[in-house]
Amino acid sequence: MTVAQPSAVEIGLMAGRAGYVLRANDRGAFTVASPTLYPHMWSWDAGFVALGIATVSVPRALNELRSLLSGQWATGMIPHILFHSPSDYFPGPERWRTQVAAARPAGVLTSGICQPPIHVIALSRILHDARRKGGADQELAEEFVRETFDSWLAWHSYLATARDPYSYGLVEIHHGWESGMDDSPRWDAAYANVRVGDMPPFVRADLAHVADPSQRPTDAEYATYLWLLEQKVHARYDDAVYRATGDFVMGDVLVSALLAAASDLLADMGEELGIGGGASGGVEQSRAIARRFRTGVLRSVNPETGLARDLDLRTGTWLDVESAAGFAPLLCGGDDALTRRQRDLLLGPRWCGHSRLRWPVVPSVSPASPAFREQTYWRGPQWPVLNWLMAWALNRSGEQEAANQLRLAGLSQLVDCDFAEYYQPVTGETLGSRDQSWTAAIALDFLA
Ligand code: 9YW
Repeated sequence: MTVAQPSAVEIGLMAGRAGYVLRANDRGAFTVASPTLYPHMWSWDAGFVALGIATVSVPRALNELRSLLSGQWATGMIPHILFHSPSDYFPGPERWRTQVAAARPAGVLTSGICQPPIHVIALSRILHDARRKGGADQELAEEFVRETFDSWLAWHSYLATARDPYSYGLVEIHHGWESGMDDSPRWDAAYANVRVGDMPPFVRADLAHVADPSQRPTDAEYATYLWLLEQKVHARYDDAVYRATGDFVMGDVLVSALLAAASDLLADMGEELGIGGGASGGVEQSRAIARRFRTGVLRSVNPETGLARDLDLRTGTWLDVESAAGFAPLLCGGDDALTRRQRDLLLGPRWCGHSRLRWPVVPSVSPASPAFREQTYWRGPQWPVLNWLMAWALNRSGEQEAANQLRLAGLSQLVDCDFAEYYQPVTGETLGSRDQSWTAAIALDFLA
């Protein structure tokens, strides 16, 4: 499909407006994920936000990551939300009740679960940018990597141990929110077996921000999400206790692939800067994590579909769902023939090249799948950050032409400068929040 490219004027406007959105969402030490719907710091959003801000200010981008690390738990976990200031967002700190957990950080309220480990991927990109700029930016970025290397290693080690105790090579998640793709059909089969028990009553806050509730998870889904949260509280956020008592324990391929890619990049940075050396040092540990999870991801691929699969660790069942997470192997690499096969699949008629799509960018679920819902959250709509991730992965695998195709189509989709949370893939309409920080951030990165 040929797509009209944005003109030079449109590109200039987009860069200006994206920078404006990030400045407007800046609360000093951190950036809110969106102005009203998500008035806090979300973990994987912060990674994307940092790499976007770095195109304008390296020091401010590093501060974003520093601020995120202020919420790191003693276990190494980086929590999925940092509640830097009060708001009516639900579920807030009163619902998460992390005071039951010994490992929670002092001085900042957080949620008690995590999100995909995108941060070191962002950091390595920021370092690369800073080196290109040289001078003070380069010094600051290198110093930041030295200062925080052990914290990132602790984060990755947490995922590799507490969340993969039997060394399957797949990171275990305890809640669909940990995948970043809340209501994705990836989790339907597992959620169908969850029986919601007694828990405090609740009122959702998200529906007040959208015109049409069909763009969001249903009330029944939401009750299940809160029940799992309740189970985490009952387990006092102890991963081993939750594993034995909780209802949702899934090996997540996308999180695993990101962990593998991020661990290799952490090792690269350690080597370049002479940190984490020695046989038992952080570089070697990171390489070992990368190898284990890359193997786990590649082992999950269904040879017939060519897509990676999540694993229900409660039942031992592989889950064949045509979601964008199936392209996890593109992110971690390791099998060149599979990379080429996935490139063709991703750009082909079941995915970005599907005839019904308004823009040929990555949909969250294949439009050819029976699970596809064109306007429901992670069940089909296009999330610009997913498109960015796939473009990044293709670029890294030497597939520059394919990467550029996604980049240009992604920019065309954003030309209206709404920087929406997600997009209706058939009509191209904007959905969810406007002025979403990570959408503005990836636009800046695509334009840099
Ligand atoms: C919520 C902030 C978050 C993202 C998630 C996305 C959505 C809703 O928004 O979650 O209330 O946490 O699913 O990936 O980090 O942008």
